[in-house]
Amino acid sequence: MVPYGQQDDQEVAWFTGSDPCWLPARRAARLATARTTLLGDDPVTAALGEDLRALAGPTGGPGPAEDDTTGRHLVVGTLERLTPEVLGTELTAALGSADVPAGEGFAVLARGGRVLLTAARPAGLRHGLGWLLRSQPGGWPAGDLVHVEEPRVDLRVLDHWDNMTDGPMGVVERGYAGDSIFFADGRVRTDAAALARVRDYARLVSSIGVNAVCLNNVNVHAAEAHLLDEHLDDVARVAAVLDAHGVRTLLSVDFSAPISLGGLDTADPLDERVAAWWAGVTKRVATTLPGFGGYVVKADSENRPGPHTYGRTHADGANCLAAALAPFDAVVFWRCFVYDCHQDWRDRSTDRARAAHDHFARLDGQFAPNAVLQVKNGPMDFQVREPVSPLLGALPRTGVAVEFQITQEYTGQQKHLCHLGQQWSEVLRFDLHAHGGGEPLRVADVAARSRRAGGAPTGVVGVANVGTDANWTGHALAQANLYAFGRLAWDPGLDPDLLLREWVEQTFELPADLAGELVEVMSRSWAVYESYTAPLGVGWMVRPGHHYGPDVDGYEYTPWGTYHFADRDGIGVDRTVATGTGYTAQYPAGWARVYEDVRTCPDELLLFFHHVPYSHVLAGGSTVVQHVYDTRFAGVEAVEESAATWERIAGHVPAATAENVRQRFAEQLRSAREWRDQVNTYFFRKSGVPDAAGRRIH
Ligand code: GCW
Repeated sequence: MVPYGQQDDQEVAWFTGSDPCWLPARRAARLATARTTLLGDDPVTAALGEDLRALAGPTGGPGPAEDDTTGRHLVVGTLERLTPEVLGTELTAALGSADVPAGEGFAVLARGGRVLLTAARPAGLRHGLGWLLRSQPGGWPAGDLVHVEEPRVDLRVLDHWDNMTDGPMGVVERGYAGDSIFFADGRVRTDAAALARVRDYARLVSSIGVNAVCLNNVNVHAAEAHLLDEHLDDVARVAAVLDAHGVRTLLSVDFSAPISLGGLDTADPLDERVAAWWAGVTKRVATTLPGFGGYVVKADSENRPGPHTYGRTHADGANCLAAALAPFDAVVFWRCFVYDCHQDWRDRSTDRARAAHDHFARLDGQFAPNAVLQVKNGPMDFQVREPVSPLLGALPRTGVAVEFQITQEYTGQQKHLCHLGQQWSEVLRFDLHAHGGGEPLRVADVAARSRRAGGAPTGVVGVANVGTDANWTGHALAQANLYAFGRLAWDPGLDPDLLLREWVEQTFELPADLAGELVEVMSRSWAVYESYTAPLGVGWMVRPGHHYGPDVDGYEYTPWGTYHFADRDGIGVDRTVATGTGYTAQYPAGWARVYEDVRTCPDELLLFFHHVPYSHVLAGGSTVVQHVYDTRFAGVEAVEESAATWERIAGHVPAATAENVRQRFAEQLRSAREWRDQVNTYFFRKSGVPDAAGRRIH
């Protein structure tokens, strides 16, 4: 037991040099002044104590010296550490009737000024602290309470696409918030400032329930391959910080590492020497990294090597790594983003959308129990609007994780406000069996199908949106995407508007009416972004390579399989069974019928599934081409309104945030006008149909 008040008064800063996002010290004003008893000397409890000390420090509040006057006493410890002597009679009695969850959940009990934060596992304490700060004024229960909570999803993961060196894709591939917080100049960053930053990050993400972080890009280059050997001790220093916050460390690995690192002449997953090499390396990694959680693999995808090179299946590949990881309670996340990126645009029969299901559905049941298939939320690639990937419903006997993109590659690159909680929630609530009879099977149910129910592990993964920018996310309001991701991964049923309210309230101190306006602006921002970019689910229309800004035909004659097929009469991709690529048949019967028929296909996905004339009348009443014009004009107006709302809010937030968001809105407005004009002009020139409202089209 470490009596809190007796610790050395060493100075620990609360968020040095970085924005505390939703964890400003003021949230803990009351918690920080309580007398605290920390039970246990595990790293998580110790780090938690450090946090409380930091909160009570120079800027956090009066500090522990005041404890006697507050009468508040906080007891923190895992279940096995609790004794009646420490708890006192009332808390002991309350604990007796509380059902503390076995896994990473937690319990908070308050009785007469004493609060107990407990959990079966240290990580639960971290999540419990997050709950206290989020839901209790000043971080302290106002009266007696018993609150018990546990995550609905086992694996709640942030994937960083961070590289060790700067390259054509930047230090962080698809990163819009500065450089990597983990790597610089070909090395793992282990200086004090960098590790403090990792600590701040770990606090942030564990407070919302994230329990694993993959440090490096799924595209593993020569430098990052050596994270497994020459940089391993440095990785261990980062992993220790994450581990102390209940966050496990994952590494992306290169499938051909047995050749490049191991000196073998093959990476064939069925070759014994390859299996032995992975087993040996993995043992070293797992015993060196505190809280090692496993590997992430992008194989046979976008020119990465994989099992197909050796005539083996993805199951063979994944199982080889899974076997090496199994002794360490670690998993392999095997990505299903596998498609032909050398397609001939003249070939109308190949459909990229089909690829993941075609490759993986037939392998269901062949994967090891600690292999998790990581499936992007849609069949293409994180577009502003896509249908839900049918593969998510086609793997009942395999571990599955749904992958979202928090970093805004196709959704405005953190220059545009595009809050994605609404999109992810829509995916998570999507019933894969809808209209087909039988029990509903929501994506959330797939992600929450738990190990405890005897199945393989399942999860929710997000491609991280943070970097070295002081505000973490480039656009200060994009912090809310990270927040929403973590909270939805913990409980996929949460209402995204409610999460926005939580985020706004925790992050800023706004008058109620302005807080409400900000929530509204953010809540509709995904729809607004959609309304001036690629219409009706057709996707893309972005500038090739960097993917920012409009270029309607930018991808039309490329090998990437991302076409809209506009001609003088119409636009869209025919993915029907009747006359198209047959993609609709990958859905269970209910959805297959809905999508197959142009009359029942939802408007927002019409051009994803059907090639229709510009004169086609939508369920919403207007023609396709008129809808394009109307929504592009409305989209720009909505951005103007959002920017104006921000001007009312700006005076109530820190000056740096006010200015950051102001500048981002200015760029968003410029870019949205460009989108509007290029898309409208394109449709007008192709179709020759004038705008019914006579607005200016160029
Ligand atoms: O969205 C695309 C990106 C690539 C990325 C790839 C993937 C990391 O444009 O930058 O590579 O997806 O998910 O593997």
